[in-house]
Amino acid sequence: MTVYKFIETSVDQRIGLIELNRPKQLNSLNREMVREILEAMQSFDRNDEVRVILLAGRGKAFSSGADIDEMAGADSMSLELLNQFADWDQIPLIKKPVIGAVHGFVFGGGFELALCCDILLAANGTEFSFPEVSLGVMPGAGGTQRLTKLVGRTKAIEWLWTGERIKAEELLKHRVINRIVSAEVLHEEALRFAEKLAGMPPLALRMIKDSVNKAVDYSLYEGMQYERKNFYLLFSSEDQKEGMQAFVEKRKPIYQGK
Ligand code: CO8
Repeated sequence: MTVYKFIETSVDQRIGLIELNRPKQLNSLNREMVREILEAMQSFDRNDEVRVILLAGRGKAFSSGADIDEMAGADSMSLELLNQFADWDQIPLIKKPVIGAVHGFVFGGGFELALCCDILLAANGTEFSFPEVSLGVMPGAGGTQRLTKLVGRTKAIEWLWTGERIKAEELLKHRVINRIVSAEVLHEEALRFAEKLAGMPPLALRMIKDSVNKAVDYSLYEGMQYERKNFYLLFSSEDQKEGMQAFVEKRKPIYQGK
């Protein structure tokens, strides 16, 4: 297992766990840390022993956003040359299910990272915010786009302009998060969800994720054509044979992800 500086990773029961581990700075994201998160995700995506990726934060917050100390002295051209968003762009390309278990503060880049997850569980009392405006800037890793697509323009522009703290209940209402659980059981509930997905046919999950993601950009017609191809594709998998055979034989299927 690779040793990282700002995150901890482990694999257990086919679940690849990534924990942000810079708790003194509330897991604020410096460039190296984002690179590590991406590398860990990509390595789990390639690892046959991992079926689901679980992303969480150690300490009192999931993440308070980008590391302001690191960003403060930047200028436009240094940002252009660093091209740090190339790493961010690859996070949503992970093929396996990514579950986010968030708590405390989910701010700025931390919120953007959470929005890259497929399923989001939040601990009771979690506060979300895009506070970039109060620093004289704006989100840069998808915040204005992903939030707007999820909640619509009306609430997105209000939250992005004011930088106000949004309670988990409000985001549940706006379908940004999947569920709220008490802080004591957040990890357990996230693991339970991950275990459930880990027992399901990996290729079907993969094709569903791929098709659902296309729904954001494609017209209904294009999306339907895309969905159909993925549907046909699954009929060349062993898992399809196993799933249907098990139904006929009235037994539990065992999926190999082949
Ligand atoms: N960057 C750097 N240091 C931070 C950050 C941060 N984002 N957040 C917290 N810290 C540090 C604090 O400076 C403090 O350090 P020290 O102990 O040395 O003084 C330590 O973490 C603990 O923080 P606080 O004492 O402030 O803890 P509180 O519980 O009092 O407050 C808050 C928690 C409300 C979350 C507060 O820390 C805060 O407002 N933080 C800044 C939040 C913010 O503005 N985030 C947005 C950053 S901009 C951004 O995310 C742009 C994304 C662009 C793309 C992503 C590129 C990576």
